[in-house]
Amino acid sequence: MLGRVLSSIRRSFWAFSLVAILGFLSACASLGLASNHLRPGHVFQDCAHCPQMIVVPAGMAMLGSPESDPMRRPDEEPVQRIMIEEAFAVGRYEVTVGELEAFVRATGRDIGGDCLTDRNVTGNWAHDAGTTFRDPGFSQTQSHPVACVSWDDAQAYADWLSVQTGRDYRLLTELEWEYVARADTSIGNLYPWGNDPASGCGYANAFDQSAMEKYGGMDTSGYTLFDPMRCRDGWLNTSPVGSLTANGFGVHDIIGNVSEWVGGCHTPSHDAQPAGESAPGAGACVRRVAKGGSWGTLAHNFRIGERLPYPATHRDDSIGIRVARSSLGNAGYSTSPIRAASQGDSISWRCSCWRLGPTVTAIR
Ligand SMILES: [Ca+2]
Ligand SMILES: [Ca+2]
Repeated sequence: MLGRVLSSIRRSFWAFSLVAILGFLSACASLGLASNHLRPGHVFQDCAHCPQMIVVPAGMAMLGSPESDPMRRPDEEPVQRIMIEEAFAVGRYEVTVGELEAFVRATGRDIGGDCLTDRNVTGNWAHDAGTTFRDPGFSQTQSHPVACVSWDDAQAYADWLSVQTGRDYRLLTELEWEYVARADTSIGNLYPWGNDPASGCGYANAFDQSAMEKYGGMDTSGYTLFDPMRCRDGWLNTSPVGSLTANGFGVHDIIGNVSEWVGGCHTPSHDAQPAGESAPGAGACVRRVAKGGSWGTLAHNFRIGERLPYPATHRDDSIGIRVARSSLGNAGYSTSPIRAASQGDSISWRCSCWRLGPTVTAIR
């Protein structure tokens, strides 16, 4: 009898020890995974159809164009230097046609026509009801960046990703976008590669000499400045994402290919707060902002500080989407969708304040 009791105690002891050891190893693995999440350059994907994300480090960000930029506009002034205090993740590539297709198939969202295109008259861009993200007026594959999507479409896509994954997907703030574009190595430069736009064709699909072969005869009399890139990137319209060299953070096509919607409102200057910073859709924003220029924009539109303001409903054959994800350190990555969302799902609004979010500190 005493032997059976002792044997039972020994089994309980070893079982308890095994559970404790497994718990300890699990905790170690979790800590390792959490730190991995914060490692700059780490690439991950929260679901099979989600965009590939890459971790960018915390660091000092600059918003706006310096006084040395002869083309800077009032809405790009004054320069602000702001510390981003936490690493975050950004789309390694622009959102692709295939990735948006998954969203449209799941939700039934109507991303229809009325896209600005020159498919009918070369060099004369006009809204066309038959032009959609599936057919933007030029050939593309599922790996090309999506175009002909509005800010509202982009926001809905980011919200859908959040519901799908249980993670905090959103558009980049304008500050984050400029920080990623500069990649912590070019503060003060007009372009990520320096101050000469002609050096950028290895990094950016632009309105270059390839485009001039098609558009060389277009009427440019309405342009204040017509300055195509004086180099050749090899692409007339959009290029498959990742076709050109990544920047210092490992991010492709942040300049060029398609411009990218960012969160927040367009403002008269970087000192102007949008009224009340109320939620998108509440009427606070007259215009949103697209950043980075595209296959169809000129060299001066590739300046990091450049802001391209449009209404939230505007669709354009040169504007697409890039997403960001916060809260990397407090949860693991999901490997399968949590549930499918449908259009009309109630999704609480998360702050995409134009300047100060929970992870940044202003330094004036
Ligand atoms: Ca090009
Ligand atoms: Ca881009």
